[in-house]
Amino acid sequence: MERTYLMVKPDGVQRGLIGEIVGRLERKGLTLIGAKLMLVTEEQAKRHYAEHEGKDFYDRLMTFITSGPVFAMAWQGDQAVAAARQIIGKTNGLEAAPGTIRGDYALHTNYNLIHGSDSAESAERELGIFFQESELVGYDKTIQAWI
Ligand code: RTP
Ligand code: MG
Repeated sequence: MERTYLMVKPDGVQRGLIGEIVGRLERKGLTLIGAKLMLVTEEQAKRHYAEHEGKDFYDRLMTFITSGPVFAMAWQGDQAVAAARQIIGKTNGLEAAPGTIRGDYALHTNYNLIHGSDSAESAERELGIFFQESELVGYDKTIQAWI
């Protein structure tokens, strides 16, 4: 069982897409084990996007991610990282396939609605930035046997 950190970005919250996004992930068979609406602090943003420091889009990204509430989520499931990335789609909304979240709802790379961890290691690091372990609720779904 793998965990991943997903976050509806400020554009997704403002556009009223939290429910749509959560529904897609639930229907895929992933299990929500933690969630909260929150403001990302500058310190959290810096830690979360450390790999992008120095890139030309870094300042814009930092301003955007701290500009309004995000919906932070922890999800669990078999190969949860890859499964979520597939549902999310490519970074650029124009290149993301229809049927993916970004392919269906995002036009731009800058405003692409949702973040998804890119590896199991990143996921654990990112979950640690946004959640206390006590906020996560691991459980088995009886329906899991059919997924
Ligand atoms: P994310 O981390 O948000 O799930 O997105 P990702 O893995 O698909 O893309 P990544 O390369 O990690 O980039 C993180 C976020 O930075 C913004 N970005 N802008 N060339 C650009 O202007 C550019 N490249 C990346 C996007 O918001 C991207 O999601
Ligand atoms: Mg990334």
